[in-house]
Amino acid sequence: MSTEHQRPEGEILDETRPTVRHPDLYKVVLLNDDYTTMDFVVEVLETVFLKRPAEAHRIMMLVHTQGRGICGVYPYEIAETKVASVHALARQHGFPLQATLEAE
Ligand code: TYC
Repeated sequence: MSTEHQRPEGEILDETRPTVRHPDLYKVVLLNDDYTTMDFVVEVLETVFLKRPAEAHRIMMLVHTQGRGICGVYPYEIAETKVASVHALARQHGFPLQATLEAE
């Protein structure tokens, strides 16, 4: 951003102020299914999304009862990495657990 000010002497001051650029944010949404165990979902919320046990349990129950729930909001690359981690961990353990990204 740049604003020019004309001074009485005719001198031009070009004031520049750095514009703060905020990265676009994405919600990571966890989806319910009938096969992934509750304990595994809580573990994923603790390890991938760094939730404390009570909060992990609350989010897991929300997804279980409502069908979906937000695990966190992150810049694109971090959100993508977390979705990939959920899928990799779930497949390693033979669970169909799914997570998706949604623009904020
Ligand atoms: N519905 C699963 C069960 O009853 C538990 C579950 C919760 C699965 C949240 C996925 O994202 C999920 N075992």
